[in-house]
Amino acid sequence: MEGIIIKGIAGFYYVRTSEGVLECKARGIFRKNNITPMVGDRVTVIATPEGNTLDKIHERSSELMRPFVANISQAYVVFALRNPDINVELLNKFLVYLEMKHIEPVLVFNKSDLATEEEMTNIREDFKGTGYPIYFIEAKSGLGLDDLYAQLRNHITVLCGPSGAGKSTLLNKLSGNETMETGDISVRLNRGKHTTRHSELIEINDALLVDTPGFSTMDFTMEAEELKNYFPEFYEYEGECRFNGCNHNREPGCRVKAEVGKTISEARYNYYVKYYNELVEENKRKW
Ligand SMILES: Nc1nc2c(ncn2[C@@H]2O[C@H](COP(=O)(O)OP(=O)(O)OP(=O)(O)O)[C@@H](O)[C@H]2O)c(=O)[nH]1
Ligand SMILES: [Mg+2]
Ligand SMILES: [Zn+2]
Repeated sequence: MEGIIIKGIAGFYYVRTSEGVLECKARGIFRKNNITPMVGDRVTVIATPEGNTLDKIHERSSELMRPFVANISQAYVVFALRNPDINVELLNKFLVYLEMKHIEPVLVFNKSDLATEEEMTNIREDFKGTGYPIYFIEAKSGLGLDDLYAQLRNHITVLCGPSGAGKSTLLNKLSGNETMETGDISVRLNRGKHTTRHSELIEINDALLVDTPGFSTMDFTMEAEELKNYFPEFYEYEGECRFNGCNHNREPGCRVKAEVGKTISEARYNYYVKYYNELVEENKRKW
């Protein structure tokens, strides 16, 4: 039988299948080959004399380490407009990370009750060129959640963002609607019981959602030349710079630079250059 691992605790895996959630053990061969089943894994379960057994793990489309979840296809990147204030650099760095992992970001700015129209307009401008969906919401009162709810469909979605942004509030609101419809999910929402170490997929309709603890730093690296691949607003101009392999920094005849202030926002471009230079320095030190 096929299913998705929604939770793993103490050597047991809980697999959502068409016949309900099955408690399974993994085959010994996985441990021998150093394969750890992940929440989010699509698996085949077989019945053995010892009980339900994970027999096969299907190929993963993505793997995240924090949270430790496979096959995430979309991330709701939740930042509060205020309290805490937006750390723009952290936000941009996280977007780069998601691009590296081939996970589609959705920008969710929460606590719209604490911000002005002008602030929201400016943020919209800053990220316009990325093509990422942008939502301004008020998770606490449930304002503006309809589109987010609809966009969960057919995805495994991760909620990520700094501590205090309102991720858990959002998750409760999104699943709360469903609780009223099916009366089934609230039982699994007692967060805090197994917080950071056991990621758990929450079912909302036919979609799956995973909450994460807030982060305040991101730790990953790459070659500086790689960075440009993770800025979707640059893609359109690929091959149009004077120099092959242009890094859109100090090179003359750079098509990307010519777009800054037009289709590419200054904020995003400045962040690109800053991060690019940091990576150059970082990689120099390595040698
Ligand atoms: N003003 C305002 N406050 C909100 C809103 N949504 C959530 N909050 C508050 O923000 C605080 C943090 O919310 P959480 O949902 O716990 O934040 P979190 O992102 O899950 O934080 P971590 O679990 O620490 O990563 C709580 O006090 C919420 O009541 C909102 O729309 N407006
Ligand atoms: Mg939380
Ligand atoms: Zn260029």
